[in-house]
Amino acid sequence: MHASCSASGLLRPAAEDTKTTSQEIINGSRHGDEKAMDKKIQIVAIVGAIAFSVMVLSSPSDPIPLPEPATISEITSASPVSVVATELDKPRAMAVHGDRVFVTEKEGAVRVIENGTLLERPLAVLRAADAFDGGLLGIDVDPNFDDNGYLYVLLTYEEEANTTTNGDDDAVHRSPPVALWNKVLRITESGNRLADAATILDRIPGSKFTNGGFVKFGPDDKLYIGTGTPSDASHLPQDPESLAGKILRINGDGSVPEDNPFDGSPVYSIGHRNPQGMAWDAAGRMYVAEHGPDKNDEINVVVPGGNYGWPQSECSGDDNGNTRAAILCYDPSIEPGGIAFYDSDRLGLEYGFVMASLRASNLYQIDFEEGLPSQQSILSGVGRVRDVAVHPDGSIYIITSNTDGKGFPDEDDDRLIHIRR
Ligand SMILES: [Ca+2]
Repeated sequence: MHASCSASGLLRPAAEDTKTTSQEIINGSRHGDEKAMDKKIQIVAIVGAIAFSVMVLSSPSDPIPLPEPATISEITSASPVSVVATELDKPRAMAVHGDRVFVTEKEGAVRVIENGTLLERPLAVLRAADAFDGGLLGIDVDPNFDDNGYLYVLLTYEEEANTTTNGDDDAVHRSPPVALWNKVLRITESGNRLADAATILDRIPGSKFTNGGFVKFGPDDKLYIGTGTPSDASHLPQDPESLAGKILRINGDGSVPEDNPFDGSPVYSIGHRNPQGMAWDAAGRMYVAEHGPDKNDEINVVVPGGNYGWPQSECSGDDNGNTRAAILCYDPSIEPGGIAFYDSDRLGLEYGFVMASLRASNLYQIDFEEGLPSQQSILSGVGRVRDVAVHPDGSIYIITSNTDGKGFPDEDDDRLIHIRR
C-alpha cells in the first residue's frame, strides 16, 4: 500500500533566503482543497485500509485490559476512557504538561487543551506547507517550560524554487515549482498565546510524503529530531553531511552539543527512512519507531553514530555491525505513530512499551523480549491512532488521525482521548 511513498520521487530546489518567523505566523483560515493526485492516493489508501481491516478482524484477538468501545458514543463519563476534545483537524503530535495538552494540527495550528477543555483560539498558527504528509508535525515542551515557556515544533514549509537544489542530485531534472524544507521553531508561550518564535534549526530537506516528524527532549535535556528521506530513491539518509533521514540532537538554543558523535554536526544517527515516534526507557536507552516503504516498519534502539540502514536495508543489519537491525519489524505494515514507556501501576498494563498504530488502528503494549507475539491491544475502536503520551499521574493520552486523508472520519474526529481508569 503506501502508494504515497512510491510517488514521492519529486525533489525540490532551494532558494537561499529564508523567511522570517514573523511572516510565517498567519491568522486562522485554512485551505483544505486536496489536489487530484492526493485524491488518487487517498482512494488507494482507503482500499488498502479496507483490505487490512478485514485481515485484522479475521485474526485472533488478544485479551485486552481495558474495555474496547464499539463506537465512540459508548464512551461515558463512568468509562475509564474519555474523549477530552473533538473536531481536531489533522492532529499530528502532542505534548502533555501539567493540566495542559498541546496538540499540533498539520495545517499549522498549535491547539491547547487546558483542564479538559479545548481552547477555541490556537496558541499559534504557523504557515505550513501544503503537503500530504508534511506541515506542522512534532511538538515538545522545554525541560524548564515552567520558567521559560518554550515549546518546540517541527514545521514543513515551502518556498519558491530556483536553480539550486537541496543536495539530492536526482532532483535536478524534475524540480517542482516549490521547494519543501523542514525547520525547528522555538515558540515562547505566555498565557496560551504566542509571545515569540525563533528558528533554531533550518534547511532540513523536506518532501511531500516522508518528513519524519517528532521533536523530543531526552533524559539528557537535549532536543532530538527525527527527519525523513526526501524520496525513496534518495541516498541522503546515508550521507552524514545531510540533515535528511537522520536523528538529530541539538541544545535548546539550536547549538550543537559538544559530545555529538559527528564533530560539530547535529547528526546523531543515520540511515532512517521516516521516523514517527521516539521514547526512552528507564535505563536511558532511546527507541525510535519508523515507517518502511510499504512493509518493514521498524522499532530501533538508537545509539550515537549508529547506521540504521535505509535505503540499503530494511529491518536487517549486517554482520560486521556497520548497520543495525531493528528490534521489532512489522510485515505487513502497521504504521507506528508515537511511542512511550509506561512505568505506573495505574492502568494495570502488562508491558512497559506502548505504541500508537495508524494503519492497525490500535494502541498497543509490547514486550521486547517476547517480541511481536506479546503484542496486546490497550485500546481500539477509535480509528487510526497517531500519538501517545504518558502523564506523570499514570494516565495516558492519545490523539486519533482519521481526518488525515487515509481514514474514515466520524463527525467528531479527530479526538484527544484520555485513558485514566
Ligand atoms: Ca532500518
